[in-house]
Amino acid sequence: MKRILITGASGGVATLIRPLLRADYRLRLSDRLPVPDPVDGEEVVEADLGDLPALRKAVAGVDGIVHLGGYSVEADWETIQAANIVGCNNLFEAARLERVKRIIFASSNHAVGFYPRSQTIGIDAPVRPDTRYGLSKAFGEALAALHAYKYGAEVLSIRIGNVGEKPLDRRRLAIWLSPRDLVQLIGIGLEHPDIRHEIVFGMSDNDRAWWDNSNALRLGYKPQDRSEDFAEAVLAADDGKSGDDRVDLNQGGGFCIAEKM
Ligand code: 15L
Repeated sequence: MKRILITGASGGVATLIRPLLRADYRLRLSDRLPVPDPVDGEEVVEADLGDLPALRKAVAGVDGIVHLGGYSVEADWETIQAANIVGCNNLFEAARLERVKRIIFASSNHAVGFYPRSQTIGIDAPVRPDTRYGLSKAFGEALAALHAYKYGAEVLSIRIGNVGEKPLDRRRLAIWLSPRDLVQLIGIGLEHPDIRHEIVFGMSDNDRAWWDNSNALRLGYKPQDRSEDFAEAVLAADDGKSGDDRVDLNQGGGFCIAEKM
């Protein structure tokens, strides 16, 4: 069984996917915070993304990395810079120094959040970040390309919509990603024989999508879950009108006006 490192292992997304990944991989879990409830066979290695020597120890000997670590919403520049710029650079650098080629980078829809919902975009659309956070995710994708083409890394950047057991609101009907569909995308990133740097959108089979996910389908992605199965209840609870067009008409929603969250 391959051994993979999950960074940001104490976070919500990691907690949802760990039980699913355990079926196929031996997991090494790292975070700067204590990792909740490690089970038999899961190894925990504490590492702060600011600490390159600690990160080198965390990545040493693994077959691949799922980089979920970092700051996951908008914040002041110092916070984003430390976690998502310097931290992300350290992670890729640790992987390069320890000769770990396969990396799944958890990018975000907020790298392109200022596209209008009326437009369907593909991965060829230039980045249009809605936050400093989204900007840091665009940086991460560019860093992935640098390491792929210059140093031989093999990276899948997944522009994650919103991961959860179900879509939370009207906007999330377009961008929802079920845990098992995320695990399928991660599996493609870890196992596909022909990856240099690829970008895909992290969404399930959503009728209301704003993204053309043909690159994911080309790589073999067959999403199992559909947000439309939840649409009736979601639409009844949320009319999608916040009173601010920047929020209601852009793909990034509330991030488009967020300064700190
Ligand atoms: C993200 O990138 C965030 O990490 C997550 O907390 C959600 O807010 C999600 O985007 C979203 O757009 O719903």
